[in-house]
Amino acid sequence: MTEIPQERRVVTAIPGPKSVELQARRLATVAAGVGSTLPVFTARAGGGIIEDVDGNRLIDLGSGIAVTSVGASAEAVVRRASAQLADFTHTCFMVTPYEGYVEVCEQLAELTPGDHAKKSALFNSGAEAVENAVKIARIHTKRTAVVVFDHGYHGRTNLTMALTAKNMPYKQGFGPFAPEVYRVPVAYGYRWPTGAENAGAEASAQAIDQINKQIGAENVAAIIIEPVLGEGGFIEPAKGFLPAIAQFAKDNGIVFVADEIQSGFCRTGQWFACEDEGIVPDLITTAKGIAGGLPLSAVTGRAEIMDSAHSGGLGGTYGGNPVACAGALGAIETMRELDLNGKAKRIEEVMKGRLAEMQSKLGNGDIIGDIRGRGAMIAIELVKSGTKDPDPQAAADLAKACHAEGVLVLTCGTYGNVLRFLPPLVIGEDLLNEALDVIEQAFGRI
Ligand code: PLZ
Repeated sequence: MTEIPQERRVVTAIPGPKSVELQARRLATVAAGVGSTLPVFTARAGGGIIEDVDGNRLIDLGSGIAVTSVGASAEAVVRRASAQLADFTHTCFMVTPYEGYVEVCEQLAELTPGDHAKKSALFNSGAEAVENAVKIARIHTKRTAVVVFDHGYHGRTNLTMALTAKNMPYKQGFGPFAPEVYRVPVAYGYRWPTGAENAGAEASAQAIDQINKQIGAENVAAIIIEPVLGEGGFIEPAKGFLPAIAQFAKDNGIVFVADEIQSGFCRTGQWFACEDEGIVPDLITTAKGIAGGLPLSAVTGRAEIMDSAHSGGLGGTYGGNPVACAGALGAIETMRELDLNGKAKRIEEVMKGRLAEMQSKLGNGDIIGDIRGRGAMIAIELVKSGTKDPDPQAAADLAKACHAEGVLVLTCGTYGNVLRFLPPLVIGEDLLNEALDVIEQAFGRI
């Protein structure tokens, strides 16, 4: 494993000449529908740094969209995955099984909320996990309807496009979508008409009323929610919302599914974000951070629900690939050993402190309408000065200014006006502060 110096270094324009050359080749041969936030081609990455082909070192505040929480070349991930690669790359768990898959399921049973009997099934991508959670909930309840929320994101496959709220770019032109999917309000505190303090109670009452009146609770197989909404804008449902929805699900025999694909595995300073309000989901979907960058996802939940599907009903050629499972065991080992929950909480403290300072001190600081998120899942919502009108241009301009100075940040949000920060949890505090300096300076450039 190569050690990458943990320092920002900008030696060319961003992107540099080699990246520009590669981008031209890419545009000639990679489908236009697959975009990139920043067309800087990666040479290597680790800790809090991405080094590009021109020798620039960028501070990584994206973690490949909340994936490389342990870093992009974590020692335990590389060691375990390399050893597995040398032993065998694949047999297909559905043909001849292997221990790594079982070990990952054991870890998931231990780490996910609740002390009931649990089982898991492993897949490749987040969307695939969500699709399978729906399959399992439907066969278990013998019902068909699925309830999701405003601003929710669950993937890009046909069913998960239907579950995802935002049209552009995820759904536009790609329909028709899967049926029996219903969307209800979520407690978005910052934008709740009667104020954040009322959002939890009012939004849950509205959501429950809509489910009862428009769908019929007895027809609902699953309610799926991200405990912190990711692509939708790092929205933490206002206090009381999640417990009310979880209770409603319980009272009505509905499978409550926490989609922790983005918020899980130490990202929010807990193993899973739903722990903050003591929620024990029936099923939980995980991916992203689970395997240190290797493609792996899971559905974990109550054994009696997970066992509802007949043998052969769940699976896929690559699901729970042995190399990905080895990577997951390495990532989980790293999370435990380095106390990455503690690190995520410290990142929150540093980032929220600095961002609040920017909000109050900078000349244009009032365009930061809201600072939110938990752990190392932090965002600022940008608005036009003196209003709550979304300002997607400010988010895009700030991101661009940060990129030019060698700090990789991402945007998100239904209105495209949220700048989000997802540093690897292993990032050094000096590097994090340097990234915050660059963000602060970026406000002076827009
Ligand atoms: N559920 C909560 O955050 C993936 C998507 C980026 P896949 N989020 C990043 C993009 O533009 O495609 C995500 C998520 C939540 C499901 C998914 C889907 O996970 O591994 O991308 O399929």
